[in-house]
Amino acid sequence: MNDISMDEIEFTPWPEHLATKYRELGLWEGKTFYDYLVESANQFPENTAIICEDREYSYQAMVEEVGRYAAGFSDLGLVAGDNVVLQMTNTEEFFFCYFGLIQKGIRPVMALPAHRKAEISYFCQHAGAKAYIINGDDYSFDYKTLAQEVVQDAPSLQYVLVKGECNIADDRFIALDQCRKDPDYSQNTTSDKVAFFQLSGGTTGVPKMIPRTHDDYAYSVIGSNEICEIDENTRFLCVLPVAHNYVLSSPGTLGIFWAGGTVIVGDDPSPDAAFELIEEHEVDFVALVPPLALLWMETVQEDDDYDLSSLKVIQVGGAKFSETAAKKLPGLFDCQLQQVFGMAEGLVNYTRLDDPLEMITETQGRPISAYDEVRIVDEQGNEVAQGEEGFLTVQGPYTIRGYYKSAYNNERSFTPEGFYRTGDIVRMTAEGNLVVTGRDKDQINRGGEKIAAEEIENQLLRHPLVHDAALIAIPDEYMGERSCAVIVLTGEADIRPQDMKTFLRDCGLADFKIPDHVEFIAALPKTPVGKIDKKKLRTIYSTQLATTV
Ligand code: AMP
Ligand code: DBH
Repeated sequence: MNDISMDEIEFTPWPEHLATKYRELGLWEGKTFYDYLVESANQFPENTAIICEDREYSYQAMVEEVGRYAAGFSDLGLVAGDNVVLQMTNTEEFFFCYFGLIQKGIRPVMALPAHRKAEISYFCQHAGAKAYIINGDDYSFDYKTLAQEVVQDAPSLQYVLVKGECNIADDRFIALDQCRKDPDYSQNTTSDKVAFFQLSGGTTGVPKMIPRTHDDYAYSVIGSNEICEIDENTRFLCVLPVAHNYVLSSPGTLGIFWAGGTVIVGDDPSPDAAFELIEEHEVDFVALVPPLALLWMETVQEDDDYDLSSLKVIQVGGAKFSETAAKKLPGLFDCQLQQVFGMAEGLVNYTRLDDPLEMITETQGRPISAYDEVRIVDEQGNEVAQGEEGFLTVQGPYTIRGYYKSAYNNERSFTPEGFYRTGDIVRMTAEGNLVVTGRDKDQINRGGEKIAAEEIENQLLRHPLVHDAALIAIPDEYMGERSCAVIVLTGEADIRPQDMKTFLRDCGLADFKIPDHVEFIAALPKTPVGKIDKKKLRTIYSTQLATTV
């Protein structure tokens, strides 16, 4: 097939027989995100939907706010099918913009607060984004300056919408507040359309955009709600970055909104700040990544100043949680642990709340749906025997069939049958639970934040003094892994590790992608076929760097 036309494909549909099956079974309910939100508002108009600092919004108020932004976006001339890069920190406006855009068929691209010029410019260019939404009020980073750099690289951008004061002498910059108009309650989309784009943690030179339809995503959220026993009384603490797939959908904030419960939004996940919110708002459900869970565990052992007795479930996911820590957590918080092993491309696994304790502590759970077709295969693509380790591939009612405009990657990331190759190495227990034992993708999972080695290596190779480079993972007690760049310099170059980190920062990369270590080597070891031998590098540097945190 012609590569250029393939590269234009925004969304790869499910094969017709599967789509029909998912509809007939009622997995795809034919409802939009807005429909689910409005249903909650009709059923629980007075329930509190969002608490953020000292501000609270009932469901009725939330739908009105969403309608105001929807009207404002339409007034700007944004229409169904347009793409908008949404980079918002943990505030209520994230949700108003997210739902307001989606209500009108405008598709948000879910940038993370940590993304910088390299990533944001790429998203804007690749998506042909018409607008870029930022938090101009954020105390920890100056997004307005970032946006001024991004507009120079992204000619498609007509607007930068700024939460807070917008004192920038550029007509494209508009205060987000000015986008609040008389509410518009009509929607301009249908459930089979792409609702928004998630981002892949990445294995390639640039992050990939993941198109998610209303039907498929909603199914994963509603299924998660059942498994996690979410209802209108659930009080969910959201302290991970709001845009991340895990905290958005597993069951995440969307799950809570669609059940009529309350989302407490915080921008500081540190134990002191989060414990205060748990006590004040009687939080019962929270989603954490392993390094945070470890930090919370340490703090709760030292300090019993806070009343955390409202907590019923602590979820831990995004990266492997050690069995030792998993065994300790429930006792320390007097609550349930739920392990979550998911991916923005689709498949999500949960340990169930009534599973035996060993299952909860020793496995990463099982898929949401009986219709998730998990195949664990060997190098040749043949299914391994029950209990054996292999590569995890999957197709199902909420796992994508292709990335947005990315023919090259689609060929690699999906089997000829259309199964997604997750890049995870797993084995399945006799009871059908998955245990993540390793990874086949060239990625570093830094406590849930994923780094594609290739992306960093490409940037390093742009440095005039770098001859060759490899990014590898070093085991870390807290993060699970940290990153180490191993660099071969040209000639007699004299350069310090710190200079390489500064160089990468100046390339506009997100902070979490800057290597924790930079090491220089005379030549990179090669495998017999001439590839960089990362296994050998990992062995060398894991020992060498074991003690330097
Ligand atoms: P992404 O595709 O960027 O959404 O990242 C998803 C990846 O995160 C998965 O394919 C796994 O490699 C990793 N991951 C997520 N949750 C877990 C977990 N509980 N245990 C181990 N790895 C995980
Ligand atoms: O790591 C992830 O991407 C992830 C983890 C848990 C995810 O996307 C999810 C649950 O939905």
